[in-house]
Amino acid sequence: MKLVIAIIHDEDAQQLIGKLNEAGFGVTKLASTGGFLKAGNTTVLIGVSKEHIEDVMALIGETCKTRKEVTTTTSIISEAGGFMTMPIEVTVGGATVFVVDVESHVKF
Ligand code: 2BA
Repeated sequence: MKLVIAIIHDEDAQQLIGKLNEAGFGVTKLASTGGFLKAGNTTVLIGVSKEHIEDVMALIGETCKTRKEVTTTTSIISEAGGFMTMPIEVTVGGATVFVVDVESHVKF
């Protein structure tokens, strides 16, 4: 068994979870925060047998879209000697996905 940990955009979460549930996969949704943008995102946990990993990956790939987000740099010293921040644009991935081996899976 594998555990898929997918960090996705909040706006894609409902649709992805709906598709996963329809396909019969169990999902846990966690509210998370990106360390860089310090903005909310969604982490989904999906426990799945090895044979179904590709199905889960396909659903994530087709549902989660990349987006441009604007953030500001941490304070830098300006030429005048004061502190200033600069806007920067980053591309947030459709999904950041980790797949880990599950040693055991027990339900009581
Ligand atoms: P954030 O940490 O808020 O990062 C959002 C986006 O900002 C990233 O998109 C990337 O394009 C950019 N970014 C992140 N760190 C950066 C840095 N030090 N310098 C310049 N740009 C930077 P993604 O890579 O698609 O990541 C989306 C979200 O997935 C991240 O939100 C974070 O919550 C999670 N994530 C990404 N890589 C991860 C990792 N190796 N481990 C754990 N979580 C990760």
